[in-house]
Amino acid sequence: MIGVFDSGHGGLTVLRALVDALPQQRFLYLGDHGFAPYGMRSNEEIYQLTRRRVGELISRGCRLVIIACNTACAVALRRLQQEWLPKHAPDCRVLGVFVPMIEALTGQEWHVQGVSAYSPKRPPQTIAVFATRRTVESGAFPAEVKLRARHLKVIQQSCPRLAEAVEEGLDDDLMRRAVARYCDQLLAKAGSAKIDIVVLGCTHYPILEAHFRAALPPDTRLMSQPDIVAKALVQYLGRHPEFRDTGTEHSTVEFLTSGDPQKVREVSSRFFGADLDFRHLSGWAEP
Ligand code: DGN
Repeated sequence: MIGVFDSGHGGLTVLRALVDALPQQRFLYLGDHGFAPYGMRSNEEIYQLTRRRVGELISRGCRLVIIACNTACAVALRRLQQEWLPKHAPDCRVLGVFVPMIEALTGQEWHVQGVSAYSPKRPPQTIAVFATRRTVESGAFPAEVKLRARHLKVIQQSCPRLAEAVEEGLDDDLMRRAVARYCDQLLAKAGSAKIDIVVLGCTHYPILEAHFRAALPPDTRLMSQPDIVAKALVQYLGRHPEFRDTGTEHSTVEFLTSGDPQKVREVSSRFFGADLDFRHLSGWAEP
């Protein structure tokens, strides 16, 4: 069984792509709605919350956990992999949604919406990433890009409160205007530089993709994080079949939340495209 974790609903956009790509896999989703949003929390709090939720998924039988939250990946993933996992669950693996994006950006083969393959005639020079304030402040995205492709210029644009607005189900027109404002801020930062690729670096943003597309120049390419993560996971499981379920005919998904399951259920269908039966997990405390 594979665990998928997010601070709230955002990870459901990733889970949707994982379920579609792995039709015989069992998944357990844990949304930390009771403690969201993470984007406003300190790094230490994000680390402690992520560690406990990953620990919960492992204790429920997940040997592989995907952190489907860019903020938690940017702040907590490396530390979790280096400090906690080797001591507490050495046979388990925890992967993020961050590195597959960067590998796709800097690798030979891309999965860019509207573009079936990377065109070597025009390698990208400038990429832009929209993310939560905490992800942007961590500097993790440009740092990882620099490790793999020194020449790439990265422009970051934080979108304070956008993930929260999505979570709360804010009016669509307000959301469209907020996205347009963040896009204008990004374009002002870019100046005369042409942005080759735009990354939606928050798992909440795919459901606002149409607003991003409408507000950006028409030839801007948007990377689809859920699709890229799903493709990377399929490849990973090919190399590590020990984490793959066999013998199940169809994929199954269970949903857990630290929040109010009724409220969570009402919003979750917008992210997953189906009504979801969330069960409440009690006993959580602030870090
Ligand atoms: N969905 C999370 C991410 O990908 O960064 C952010 C959600 C939040 O807690 N602000």
